[in-house]
Amino acid sequence: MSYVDEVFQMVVEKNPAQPEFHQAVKEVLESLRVVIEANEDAYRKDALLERLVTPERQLLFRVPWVDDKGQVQVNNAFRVQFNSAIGPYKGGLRLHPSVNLGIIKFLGFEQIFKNSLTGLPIGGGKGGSDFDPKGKSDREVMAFCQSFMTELNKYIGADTDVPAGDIGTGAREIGYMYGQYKRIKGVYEGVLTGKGLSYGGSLARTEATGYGLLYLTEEMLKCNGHDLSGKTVVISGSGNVAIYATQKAQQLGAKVVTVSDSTGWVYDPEGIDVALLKEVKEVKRARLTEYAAARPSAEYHEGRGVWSIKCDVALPCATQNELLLDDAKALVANGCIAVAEGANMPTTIDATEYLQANGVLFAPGKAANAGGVATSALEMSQNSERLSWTFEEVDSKLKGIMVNIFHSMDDAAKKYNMEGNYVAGANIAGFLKVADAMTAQGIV
Ligand code: NDP
Ligand code: 2IT
Repeated sequence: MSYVDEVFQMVVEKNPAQPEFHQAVKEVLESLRVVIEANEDAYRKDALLERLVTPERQLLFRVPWVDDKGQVQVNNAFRVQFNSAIGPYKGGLRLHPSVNLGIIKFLGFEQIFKNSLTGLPIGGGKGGSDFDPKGKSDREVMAFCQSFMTELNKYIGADTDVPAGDIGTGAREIGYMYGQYKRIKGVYEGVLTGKGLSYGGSLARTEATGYGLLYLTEEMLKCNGHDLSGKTVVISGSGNVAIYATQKAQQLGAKVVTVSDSTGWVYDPEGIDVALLKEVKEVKRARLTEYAAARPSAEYHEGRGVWSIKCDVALPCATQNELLLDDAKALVANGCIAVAEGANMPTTIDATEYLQANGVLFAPGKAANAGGVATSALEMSQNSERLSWTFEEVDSKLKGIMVNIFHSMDDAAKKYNMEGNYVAGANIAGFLKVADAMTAQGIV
């Protein structure tokens, strides 16, 4: 059996009931096959792949907190410190009822290669909890965040592990967590990113993932003879990534006609009104029905359906496995030319393969959504030098990083005779730097 197949089989056996983790590992290992086979003896002797797929450390802990009725609640929490070969662990904290160890491991594994692709010195990690901030009062969210940080603070630090936001963790949650860290540790350091601007946050971090997604998409289209301007775009999700992806797409001359949330979706043929969307989602924390109620041109539909709308470009920005094979078929049938993942692993493997086989340009999340973590690393730099850069400075660095990421994955795909296969290109380019650092640092 080949080394790649052996390691994948080991992952499935040793990590039962973690399908998302298996899926993420399979996608990466499959596209590394050509690189691994060329160096098989050396990698096998060093157990390089076994070490790559095994987290350096996994922390599991309980989070007790008191709700508004005086009842004690208990949540499960996780921090997976996956790989520190190229820098301190870096990656977000997801707060969503679906969170379990397998989901955090898939996200942490993806983060290793994503962070490598940014070209910045950050290792891979991820964390979170099955706590659901939705429908909770601010006091309940604070109680959870303080209890969560009372345990997590032991394992993180500005030079060791720097968490950030993800689904369910936005500015409010980061603020409460930062306050508790500072109170316990008594140090004012850049231990979290995505902080508020009044206490060490970076300008443009809020916008970074969505803006970065569009910078990469624009470069991918340009290098393949297309122009984003004038294109119709469908977007899923209506959270941090989706909102700023919509805003930047519009600034670049495209028309965004859909957004969605976990209960339904909106089709707005006149183009999404970003100011209204922000009011509904960021301020009121309400459902998309409120968007539709305030906007005569918009239709609201229950369930899922954004991929059924005719478009040129599709940007999944909600969650994993939200773009399935039938959705890919609908996109191809409707003439879609490009898909770029704002979310982590939103496209299933069979859907990805179908899109690629039908000539759709496909940018994987670990490249396309890397602008968020890249700007987090810029926030770390600003915290270290105790300075704040202007919005324009951060935004122009972000743009440069996204254009570089596109060319890194494009070049790697060409070098290994898979021109246009950006999944393979991103995995290979991300892997080579980490593998080199792991080899240089010996058996650790
Ligand atoms: P938010 O919590 O701000 O928004 C998430 C959006 O996705 C909401 O509209 C939410 O709907 C929807 N959603 C979440 N879970 C589901 C589900 N199971 N089914 C259907 N819809 C769902 O998160 P972000 O925008 O920050 O994150 C979105 C994606 O982008 C995630 O995959 C995340 O890992 C990834 N990402 C985020 C980065 C960041 O900087 N924030 C960086 C890189 C990637 P509802 O409001 O109804 O829950
Ligand atoms: O998936 C991701 O890259 C994030 N949620 C952002 C991580 C970060 O450290 O900014």
